[in-house]
Amino acid sequence: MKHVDAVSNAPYLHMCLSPRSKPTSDEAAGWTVAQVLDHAEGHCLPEMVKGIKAVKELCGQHGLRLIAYEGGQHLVGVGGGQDNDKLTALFHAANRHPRMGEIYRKYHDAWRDACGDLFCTFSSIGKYSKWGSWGLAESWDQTPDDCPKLKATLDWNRANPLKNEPPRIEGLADAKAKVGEPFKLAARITDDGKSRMPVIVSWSSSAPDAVAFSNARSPETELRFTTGGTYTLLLRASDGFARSEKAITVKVIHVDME
Ligand SMILES: [Ca+2]
Repeated sequence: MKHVDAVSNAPYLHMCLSPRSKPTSDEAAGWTVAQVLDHAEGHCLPEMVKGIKAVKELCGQHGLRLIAYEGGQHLVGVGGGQDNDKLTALFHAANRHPRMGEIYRKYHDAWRDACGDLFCTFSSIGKYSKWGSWGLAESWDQTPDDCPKLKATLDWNRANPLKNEPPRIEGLADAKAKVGEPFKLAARITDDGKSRMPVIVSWSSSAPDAVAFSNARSPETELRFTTGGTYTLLLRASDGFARSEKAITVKVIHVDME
């Protein structure tokens, strides 16, 4: 029995500074924005890559996926460091600096190259405080041009599409059925697996009261029609990101009308 499908980590660009860290929060409070960004790019980024590679290797040994449940920059005072107002202002300025966008591009590239699986950015929109500068944007009325981190992330996504195709539905055609008699439908569904999600299917009918499905969540189902008529049956298939659908017409007649 398989108990684990994936390992999830939080590969942040860690810069948690306290009065006891190296450098200390007081030392770093005297830095320029450029020095903070140099440290993020020159020290935190390679450290993050080292960490991902180690976990990825371990996951590979056990046939497990590695996914990031959250990540992003992590410039924040901790253990008392959050009360150094100069440090907080410096971290906020670094987060708003155009170079932070460049670091985000390199950061997303690094995750792609070292792992390449799902990565959840924390967070979309959030106000900066002494507890961190988490939002890609700081408020809802900002545009990507106002926010280097947001612009870099959106641009990166566009430049690195998932290339996921929706599931393919085959083997279905218009048909005839008889009232009260079981009628089988069996679709063939294939998917490229790029979304890494199981394909979910569902049947629906233009006249829900006139038809009963033995399993409306399976590509193969038995149906029973209670009244005659012409009905549209729809099969939907979703891989979690992309969806496809196929409609067929079923003409249902009473047995004594043959
Ligand atoms: Ca797919």
